[in-house]
Amino acid sequence: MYGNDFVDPDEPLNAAEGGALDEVLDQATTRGDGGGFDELIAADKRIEPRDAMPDDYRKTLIRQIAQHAHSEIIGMQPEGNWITRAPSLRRKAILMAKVQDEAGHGLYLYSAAETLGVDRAELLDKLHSGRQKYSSIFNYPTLTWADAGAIGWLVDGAAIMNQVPLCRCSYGPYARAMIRVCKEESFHQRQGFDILWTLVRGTERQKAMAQDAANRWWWPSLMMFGPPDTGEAAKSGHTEQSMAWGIKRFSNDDLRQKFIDMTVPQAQKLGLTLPDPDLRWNEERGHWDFGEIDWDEFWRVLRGDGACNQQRIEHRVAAHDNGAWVREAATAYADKQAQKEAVA
Ligand code: FAQ
Repeated sequence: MYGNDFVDPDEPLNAAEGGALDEVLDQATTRGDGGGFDELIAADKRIEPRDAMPDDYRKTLIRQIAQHAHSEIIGMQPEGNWITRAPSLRRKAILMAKVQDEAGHGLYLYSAAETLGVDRAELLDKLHSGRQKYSSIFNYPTLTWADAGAIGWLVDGAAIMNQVPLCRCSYGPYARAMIRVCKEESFHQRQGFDILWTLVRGTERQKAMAQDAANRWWWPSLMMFGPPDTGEAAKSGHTEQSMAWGIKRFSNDDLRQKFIDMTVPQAQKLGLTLPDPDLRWNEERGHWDFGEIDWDEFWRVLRGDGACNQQRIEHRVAAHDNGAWVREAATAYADKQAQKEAVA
């Protein structure tokens, strides 16, 4: 695979590599053999769209899948900002393909949400009017080319860590969408690492640019996993119920720790310093200890007060309005085809 010039090709760089996805393939595609919702969940079988399910389960899935889909399409903007300024034709082609992949992920996810009885137009309307969220991470600006590298390495890396367990989610259409998404995100992470690997071996200014990007993206990447949900925070938020339903398989805190444990050695390989003076290996825990996350910043960004919230939504709404004629033409064409088929 492209990018294997800097690491052993057999050495997994992220949670999607090393066979984890193949292990869940069977599980995600085999249907439960009858029983009601509770039996299927207890037996760790998949719930399919035709199955009866509690209203709150359906609502939780719609909330999470919609937020996830919105994140994918809003997430096209920070890197899209660098397509015209990518430093070579090769980098431009790769970045264009990556940004298009994110649109594809949005498509799979909106389709998965539609199997729960909601309409994509309704979900987009909720995004545009601020009634549904998207990931906090996409409200930060991409100031230099190194940010394209940091997004691939850290943001896609965090996304994969969160999404590989979702391949075992109890809702079949979401689980199956996640398998393909994770395979693609895995390539995205390698390309981000490769951008930074090139920069850190370049001039002093290029290395400084890579370090500055790591400084700015590290903490927001840790926030992507969501607020604390273990210890005293175990009863807050949605984690407890979502884990009981087999939607979430790990707590936000556990996934954050796994991500840190995976990423610190990669930063060392890159020769970059992560901006946390409290980061140190804890022999007893077998994990990296890390410093306090600024949760005030996280909630501020969620309330709409991040550097780019307004810009992201305005751009999204403008793109949606400008694309109205495409949707109308596609609908007219589909109607015509349906009429032809009805006559034949
Ligand atoms: N940003 O109780 P929890 C990507 C909200 S895709 C904004 O922990 P939950 C690909 C949460 O909604 C990145 N809001 O909630 C890519 C809830 O609010 P609500 C997106 C957040 O749902 C890469 C409240 O806080 N990935 O990056 C965030 O059980 C590069 C309490 O939180 C997914 O969406 C946040 N970071 O767990 C694209 C994965 N965290 O709804 C382009 C699927 C929490 O009550 C370029 N989603 N909140 O008003 C999930 O796994 C979960 O929904 C969590 C949150 C883990 C995000």
